[in-house]
Amino acid sequence: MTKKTIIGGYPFIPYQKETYSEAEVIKRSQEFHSWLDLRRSVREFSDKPIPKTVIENLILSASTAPSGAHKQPWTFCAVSNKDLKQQIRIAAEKEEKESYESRMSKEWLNDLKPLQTDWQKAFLEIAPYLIVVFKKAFELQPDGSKKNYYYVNESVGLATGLLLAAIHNAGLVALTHTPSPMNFLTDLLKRPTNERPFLLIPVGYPKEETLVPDIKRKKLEEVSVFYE
Ligand code: IYR
Repeated sequence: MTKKTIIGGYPFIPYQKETYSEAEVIKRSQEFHSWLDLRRSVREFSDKPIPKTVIENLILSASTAPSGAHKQPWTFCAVSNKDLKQQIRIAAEKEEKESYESRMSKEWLNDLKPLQTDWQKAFLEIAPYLIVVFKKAFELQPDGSKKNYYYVNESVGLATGLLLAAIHNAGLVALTHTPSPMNFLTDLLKRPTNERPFLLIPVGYPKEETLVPDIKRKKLEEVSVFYE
């Protein structure tokens, strides 16, 4: 039985720490980076199905993220229904066509050239699952009243980052897709009024011989400053 200690009236339990030697800590940090560096956004999916239990585990991993006041202000909607995926594709492509043809600036379109994206989003129907991440702007009580959530964007961003790492760990691929605007997801998935769409993430196996853009990550010196 876990020993509970009461602090300020609330239960605390011992932190279950993992103990490694310094050499192991160095090795683990290097190996984790090498492995995570292999993760790529993929836009071409195989239609090979994924067992539901895998998606459940991915969502459980994402949901271990820290969140403001531990409110866990997220909902992960997992869509495998073919009709619904088709409706999502149609609605997303409608917005995306409009964006690419008139809403996005010249500079923006130019910045996207190395990725060779366009308004067509066939992957929304081909990928076996779409995970639609919703953020909860506030808590809806059963009586209809509202309660605050805190640092919602930070919390849901962290959970989504863990989701991407879990997907990579499982040997699957994903895309953080951002059709804009995304309100059609609220309607199609019949989400309650306190939820806002955050990201649309197709998940699956990559299509055979998929190509990804030959882009480089910034060097350590470009993304960090050490104060010693
Ligand atoms: N939402 C569009 C455009 C797009 C925007 C950015 I910033 C990207 O990094 C990639 C795409 C789309 O998904 O095609």
